[in-house]
Amino acid sequence: MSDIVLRHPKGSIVQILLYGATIVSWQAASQRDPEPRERLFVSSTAIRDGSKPVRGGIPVVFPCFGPPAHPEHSKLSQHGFARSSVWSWDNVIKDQDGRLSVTLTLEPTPAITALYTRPFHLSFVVTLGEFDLTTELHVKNTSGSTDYPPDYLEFQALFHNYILAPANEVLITPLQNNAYFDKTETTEEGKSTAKIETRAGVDVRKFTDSVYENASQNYEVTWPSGGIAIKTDNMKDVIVWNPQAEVGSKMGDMEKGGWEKFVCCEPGHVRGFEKVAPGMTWVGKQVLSVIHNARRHQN
Ligand code: TA6
Repeated sequence: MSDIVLRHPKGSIVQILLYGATIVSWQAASQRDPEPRERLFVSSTAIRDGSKPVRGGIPVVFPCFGPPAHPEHSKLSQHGFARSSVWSWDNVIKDQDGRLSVTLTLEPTPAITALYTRPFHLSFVVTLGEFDLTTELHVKNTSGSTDYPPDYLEFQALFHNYILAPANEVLITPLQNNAYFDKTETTEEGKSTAKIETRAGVDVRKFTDSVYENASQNYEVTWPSGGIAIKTDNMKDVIVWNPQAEVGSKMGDMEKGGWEKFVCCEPGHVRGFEKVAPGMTWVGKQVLSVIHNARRHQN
């Protein structure tokens, strides 16, 4: 599959597929171990022929998270079309301290328009630093309508990060006292159970699929030998997911035992819909950075 590889002068590397604009590798050193190493999980049995989204890395979720719930999204598959469309790209920009940036773009194709008729323009900007990786999703409503009320573009968006980590030793902070919806427990009406997080550090030792609403937007995913910090902007919600063997063993593109090697910590706007007026642009951003020292606390 066509890809873009950015190589930072200090050794970090990011690989982005044009298919889905999916980041499938981010290698970075830390101040403790100077050798760049892989920071993302991609299943060794991921489908790489463009027939389905890649299982791992950082899939881009747009215009819907999960099964579609908006009338305009009714023909779309789970998590929308962005992660299974072929994006374009124009050039790579290198700034004065060696940071490298590339912009990928997606506009309505006949395949998309057959399922989704709203006008839009997406830009996905990836920036590679020595110890950090930034992704930004720019969503522009390209409608020329001057109607009132405005012809809003309504969508959800998320970065579906598969962080490479020993899943059964990971803690995610700070989520304590945050409201969340537990998708592993449903009510009689089939809705996720509403809860309040009581744990100082959230673990994924059991099958976990939790949607935290209006969270801190700054997270630490840590384990005894390291961690990744995630700072976000305009991404009010965050999902914590690990299928464990209970669900992972039934996923055709999840390698055996793969669920022990990652935690998904996914910032996004997934509860309710963002609304962008004609001609306006919404930007959601995350900065992933290597945590240089081991965990400061145990659960
Ligand atoms: O982000 C968590 C989640 O919504 C889970 O419910 C699970 O479905 C996961 O995404 C993977 O979804 P996918 O469509 O990639 O198999």
